[in-house]
Amino acid sequence: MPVARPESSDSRVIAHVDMDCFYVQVEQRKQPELRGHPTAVVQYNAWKGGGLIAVSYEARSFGVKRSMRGDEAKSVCPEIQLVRVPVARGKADLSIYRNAGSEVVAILSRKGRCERASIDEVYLDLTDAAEKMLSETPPESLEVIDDEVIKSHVLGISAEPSDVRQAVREWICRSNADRRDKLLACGAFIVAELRMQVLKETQFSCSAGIAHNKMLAKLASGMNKPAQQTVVPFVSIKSLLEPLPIRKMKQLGGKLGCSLQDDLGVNTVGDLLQFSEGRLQERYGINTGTWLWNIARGINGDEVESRVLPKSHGTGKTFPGLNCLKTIAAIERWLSKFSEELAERLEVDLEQNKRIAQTLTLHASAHKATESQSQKKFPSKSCPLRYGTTKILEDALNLFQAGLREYLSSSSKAYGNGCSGWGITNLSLSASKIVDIPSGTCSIMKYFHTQDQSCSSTKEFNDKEIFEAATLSTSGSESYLMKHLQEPQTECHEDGTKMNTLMQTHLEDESRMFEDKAQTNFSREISSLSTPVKKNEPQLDSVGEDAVIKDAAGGNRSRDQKGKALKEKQGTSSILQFFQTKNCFQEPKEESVNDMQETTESSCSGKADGTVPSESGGIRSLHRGADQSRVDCIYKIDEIDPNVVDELPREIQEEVRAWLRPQKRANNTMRRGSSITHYFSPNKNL
Ligand code: DCP
Repeated sequence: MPVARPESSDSRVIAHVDMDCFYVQVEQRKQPELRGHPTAVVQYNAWKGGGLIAVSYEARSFGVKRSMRGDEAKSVCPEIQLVRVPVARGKADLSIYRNAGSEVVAILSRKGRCERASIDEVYLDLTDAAEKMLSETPPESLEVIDDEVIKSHVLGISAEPSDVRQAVREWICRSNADRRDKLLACGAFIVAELRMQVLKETQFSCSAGIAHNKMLAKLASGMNKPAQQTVVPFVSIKSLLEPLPIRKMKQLGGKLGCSLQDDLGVNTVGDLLQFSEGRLQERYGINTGTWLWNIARGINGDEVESRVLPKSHGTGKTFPGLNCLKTIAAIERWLSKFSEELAERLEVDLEQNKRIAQTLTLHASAHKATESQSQKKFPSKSCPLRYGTTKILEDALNLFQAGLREYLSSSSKAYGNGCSGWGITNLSLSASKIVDIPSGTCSIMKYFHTQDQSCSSTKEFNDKEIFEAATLSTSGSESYLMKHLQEPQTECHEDGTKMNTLMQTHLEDESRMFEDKAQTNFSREISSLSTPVKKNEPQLDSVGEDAVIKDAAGGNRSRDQKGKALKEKQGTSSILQFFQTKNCFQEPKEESVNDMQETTESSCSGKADGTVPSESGGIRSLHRGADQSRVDCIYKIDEIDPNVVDELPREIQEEVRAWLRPQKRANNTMRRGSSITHYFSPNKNL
């Protein structure tokens, strides 16, 4: 629901900068011979020439639209050049566009607070820069004004086309203007300069809106494209907003906009003006009511957040029509690719920006097989994010399975008989809640990460294993799939996070190539999916973030209480506390194979592992795998670079050094499942 934030000041200078036909420009920079020609970027799919996702303005003048496919675009504009999105891991690779967006952000952030809103959009708070200009070099004092400033569109200025430039010049240089207008005029200078800078340094053109708040700036930036800027003076707000269709306003494209139309007969923003704040609050609640009342009047107090890096990382793909994914094996194959990409991007973010992501979310759309399911959305699921391809994959599978159970639960027929179909038409993974890591912890984190990768790589999930995992029966020894299906998810909740538009709208391809082998095992997968959760296992009610763990006796305990009990039981070490406090890692878990109640609550993955000192001075891990057999692994303590310890807070350095001196340690001093060994444990990744 939208949140009403009163305008902090109506003299703010906010700009919204939007790149013009962005992917096309990126491709044209790569292939300069395409410049000036009708060009479009098409998604990775050969069907009917692929769907267009970006169209150059030259092509638009021929009537080419983003909704068209390549073949249709060719028929409308035979000379159009179609460029395919780069491909990696069997899906679109957007890194060149992301990197190009970062180049632009680096330039735009030079003049004020900068918020990267999407791959090609940025908000800027230029209030300070505008005030500085107004006090030092006000527009009326300037003898020469750059043409780019004079070319600005100023809403409300009415003049004959031949006189518009002169009218804009006069508006900009009025010495008797309202202070708010003067500040906006300064904003027009600053934005024009930034846009020229972007063009010079990156060869990309962009358009911008300059106004007193984010909402108005965003509305204005799209009004005059490409390569132009639009200013919204205070007095023009009413005439800008009044005729706008209500559904075009941000956050009003969905249910709320529908309700305004259907229940109150509001079709334009102007129609909203007739309702008092009280009436809107009565209908939609205090906050939303006030928010609606405000936006009808152009009031919007949202701050420009200081964020030049992306808020989240996402990867996904659509599988339309016959390409939909129908087996766990196919899901696993794609999740494996997504996990690999996500892990790589997270690693780069960690390396370059010293940031870690805390939440992993799986989104999916399902193709419906029965009437009852067709009403149901596949629920998005989240859990704490663990670094490394293998762990991401493992958690992603758990999230998928939790979502699928919930999705199918509405139809016992589909869930139980193993022959009703489900098909996934859209699958994606995202990493969010990204935070800066505390300074001084980088190298130890890198170290843990390297250990993790060397212990287990994605390659371990070879085709055979994936295939087998997906086809295990419901009886006999505990299987990979069964184990995961039976594990309640930690922190699984509906997540409102929106998927990248691109993921939702394109990236189709020949997903069938993976599915042939798995197809025949579909019924057995479904039948294993239908296995009920064990009676004595704690279960997690999916009630938003406040998940409650139900114990065997049916009582509820909060996660906190339960976590506390577990900590007390295992005696949490200080290094563990450190990483928990700093939000760097998930809590390592100690699990007993006989005590599912403990294992199921601590993580999305339930592994049974423990450690004891080895005779050779390393740390020996005792792991009970899915087949209950015992697996021993030796960690090479000697290979740990003692320098990484220096980067830890002083209060825990001693403890870690003690771990690195195995010969001085009595065998019985090492606790099973203690935190540091957990992070070096290869079994974590199995
Ligand atoms: N994009 C996409 N799928 C969509 C919409 C957009 O992959 N359904 C990608 C391609 C676009 C980029 O995102 O180039 C930015 O999208 P915009 O909506 O800003 O559109 P453009 O920048 O292409 O054009 P415009 O000049 O109209 O902003």
